[in-house]
Amino acid sequence: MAQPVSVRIPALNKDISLPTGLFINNEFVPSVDSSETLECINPSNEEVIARVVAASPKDIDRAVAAARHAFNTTWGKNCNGFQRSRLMNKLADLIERDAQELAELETLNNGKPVKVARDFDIGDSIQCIRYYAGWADKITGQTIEIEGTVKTAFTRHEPIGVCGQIIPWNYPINMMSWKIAPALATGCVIVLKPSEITPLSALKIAELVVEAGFPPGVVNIVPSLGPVGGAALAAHPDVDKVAFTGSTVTGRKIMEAAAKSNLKKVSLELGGKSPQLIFESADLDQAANWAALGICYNSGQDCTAGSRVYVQDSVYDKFMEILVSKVKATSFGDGFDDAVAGGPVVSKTQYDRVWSYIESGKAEGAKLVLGGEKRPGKGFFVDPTIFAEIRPDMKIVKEEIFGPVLSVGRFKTEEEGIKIANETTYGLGAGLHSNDASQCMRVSALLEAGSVWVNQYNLLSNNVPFGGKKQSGIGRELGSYALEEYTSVKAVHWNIGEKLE
Ligand code: TXE
Repeated sequence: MAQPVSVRIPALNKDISLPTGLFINNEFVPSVDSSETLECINPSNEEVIARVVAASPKDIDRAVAAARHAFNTTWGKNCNGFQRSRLMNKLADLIERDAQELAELETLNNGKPVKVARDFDIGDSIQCIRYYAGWADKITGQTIEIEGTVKTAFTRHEPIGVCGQIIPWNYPINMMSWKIAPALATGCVIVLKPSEITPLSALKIAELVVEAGFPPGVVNIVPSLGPVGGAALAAHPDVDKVAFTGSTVTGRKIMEAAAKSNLKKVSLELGGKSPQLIFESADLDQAANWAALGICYNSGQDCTAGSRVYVQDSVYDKFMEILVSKVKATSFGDGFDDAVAGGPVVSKTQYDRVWSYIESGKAEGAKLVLGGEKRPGKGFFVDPTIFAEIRPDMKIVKEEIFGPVLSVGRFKTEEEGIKIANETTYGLGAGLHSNDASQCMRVSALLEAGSVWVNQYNLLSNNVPFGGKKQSGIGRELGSYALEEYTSVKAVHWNIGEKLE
């Protein structure tokens, strides 16, 4: 089975043809040895949208071989940065042309509102690809003086080769762009495994890869179950690098597979339990806006979700009143309804997982301030939920929930605030709200996180690096830093005038 299927795109009111095969060598193909398919569900109504081919380990071999061939022939050192840049810009233009259609497909498969998918996820993805297209002809090394006119050395920043990229379901198009753009810019080739839950938009973008004119094998897309295709990619002896975004548990497995196979380079963007500190000098109304956004954006399915908020004692009551009213006003519903700010969580598994955390919060004695009630009817909806009077040993305080569930605590002094903010095994994001500039500088230096937001939260920019400390990951995405993840530095030592006697 690899025939396209017809999918109804509701707002545009048309049917589109959706490829269902594995995208290898610029073609949609069936599996070589398996009849497994992945069922893609609309989380707003629990209906099946489409079934797509699931790659087996043998299919992963085939995709890796296609990528290697492209690396050695049409891409890698055989395609200059100007050519790569032109193709990448073309791809960005095509995604922009089809933004509405892609956004609706993303909404069908992921649940997020169409306007969010179009204006944020896809808008940002287009900019990301263009940003890295700008880098493609600017990859340079250094010339290093050694001994005057006798010897010199220089470095080449060479593409690392075949990259396995494993992405999650919370930002399917966005995560794809973050992964493929720096890889393409540096001359790498790609075997990308989308999440088994949300593979549809990646397959649709594969059609645009062909239309843009990329040579066969440069980008390959292989939907598969994680422990099947993902594990095969991480352990593959001919994959030079694996880039992963997902849970810390799976990140460990990927690192282990890389170590046990060919010691491929690894970059990991993992979970978080990100804190926000609200100091007494903060503009409380603004701080509450950012705190609400921090937990409600993408229905809490965000690796930097601000899931722990700590408020200075003197302003606690006032802040809570504002925060609860703002979170209460955030409505989640069908992503095709323009009035909603968020959609359902992505799957039944996530729904059950988030509810088990809400139940544990209640059982462990946290005070339920908002939400915590199931909705009747279809769809994996979880309304925003706030717990107060928390303790550091509670599951809801320690573990990533990945849903719209906020824990709020309090602190007395700046020192205590920093201490509880850092009391976590994660280190992805952190926020602080204060009108005291010295305090902002001090606290941002002491928060243990890869990104710290001051008087705002969760905003990213394609030219600023992103990644985690502690168990939130290894390596950086975005900005010029991501280029290092996809290049290998070669030192060339050149003897100009020394003679060996
Ligand atoms: O994640 P997984 P799941 C967190 C979040 C969520 C939890 C579970 O807390 O509740 O993880 O979600 C692939 N070898 N995040 O189970 O398993 C899988 O197919 C190789 C945070 O969906 O990490 C998918 O493509 N790959 C996060 C990807 O890994 C494997 C985003 C992510 O799935 C694999 C998502 C294996 N053995 C979840 N097993 C973030 N940081 O943004 C699975 N995969």
